[in-house]
Amino acid sequence: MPEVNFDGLVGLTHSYAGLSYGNVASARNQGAASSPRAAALQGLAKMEAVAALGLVQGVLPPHERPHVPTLRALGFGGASDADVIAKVAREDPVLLARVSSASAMWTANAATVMPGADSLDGRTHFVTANLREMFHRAIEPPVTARVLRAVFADRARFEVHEALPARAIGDDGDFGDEGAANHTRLTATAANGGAARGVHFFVYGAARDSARKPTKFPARQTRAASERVAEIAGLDRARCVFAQQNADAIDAGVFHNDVIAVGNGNMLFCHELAFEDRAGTHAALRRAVGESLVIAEISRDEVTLDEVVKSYLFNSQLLTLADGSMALVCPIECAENARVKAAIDRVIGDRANPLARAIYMDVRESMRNGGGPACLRLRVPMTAADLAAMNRAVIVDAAKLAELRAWVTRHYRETLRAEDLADPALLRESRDALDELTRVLALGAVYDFQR
Ligand code: SUG
Repeated sequence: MPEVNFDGLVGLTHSYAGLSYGNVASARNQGAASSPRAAALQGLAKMEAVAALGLVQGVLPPHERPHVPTLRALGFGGASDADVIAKVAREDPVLLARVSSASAMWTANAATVMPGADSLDGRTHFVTANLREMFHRAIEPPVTARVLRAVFADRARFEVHEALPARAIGDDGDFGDEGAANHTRLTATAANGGAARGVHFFVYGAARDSARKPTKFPARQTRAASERVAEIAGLDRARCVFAQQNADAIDAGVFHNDVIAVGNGNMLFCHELAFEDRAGTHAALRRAVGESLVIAEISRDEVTLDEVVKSYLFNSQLLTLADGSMALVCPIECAENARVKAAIDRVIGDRANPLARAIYMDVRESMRNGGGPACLRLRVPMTAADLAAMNRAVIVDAAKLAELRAWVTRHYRETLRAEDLADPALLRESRDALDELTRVLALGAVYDFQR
């Protein structure tokens, strides 16, 4: 069976706080009013569209936000959690925005997934990402690991690892790890499921000895982290390729590899400026995957780096369909730029690759924070036995989608502004909604407020 996509459900505090340095959309929309309800419904519509392609689609829950335990750990005291929120709102509104971010929606940054067909012990390994570069994301890993364990609980088949320990920010030897956004599993055919053996392509922003590094924006993923992740699963190093991301691309706003390249099965769809060593990376991939690998590349003349970042062309989901052809689930912004649309049409028209169609989705609320269709999902290559062993309550069908839509409509605010984060009612609304959601998804007590 093909891989399963697990989308992050957008949280109740989805907002535009400009928290991610180097993420151009996040900076551009800082301070804008958001619509948590529309954001969550857009995400559900995307899940529905992918499920309608005949694929198995899962959902992962939002995190508890604002995260009061982080504030208490920083010494913000108060008799009640509402007192703590009021104090932080007065003294440090940026911190309040950080502990309120709904960034866990971007599950491509939840973990790196390496299936049993490729791991040393035959089990699927999830290495939770430490996301140590950004404060608002660095508080995600403990709950991410709990959620993944609640979904993939069967230890005979799955192992969920805690995030890598990290050293101080700014140290190139550090183990900065942003998960699947910088990891691509390729196979010799279009079959991308858990049975086929895969090649693991790790793209890092910088290594300690990199000759060239980004000078403006941070390289969030380090080579040292990617190597430890591969080691944790016991991957065969002959079937791993490590490549440095193009430093200029990072400085142009490509903060993760999945903003400039997407791979699936035997196809890699990428921009000419994706990698620091373009020819060497392509050759290493061909050696590892074999001659069946198809690299569909877009030149800078066809689509500029600036257009890549604005349209999020490569933050699309490349999916294998039942007939062995592939579909690209793109942001609607790609259809609104004639040159980007023409590039997609050209690749679809080229018989040398398996891409047969594009589907354009409106996930604008997430896009304004720099998260396209691919950011919103964690891919898990699975076998039928894996699927049977996991928590099936997170797999969506028509009934589950209807239940989740009703839940969103009941609990989510239509608009949210920065000052609303200080509203103690928002904390209550969020906890009530999430408490209910853990029952809908049969997760047990994954949140701190439930423990
Ligand atoms: O980490 N944005 C996220 C977007 C993550 C996209 N994921 C992938 N490319 N896989 C980030 O930069 C913005 C939040 C704010 O500014 O309020 C944010 O965290």
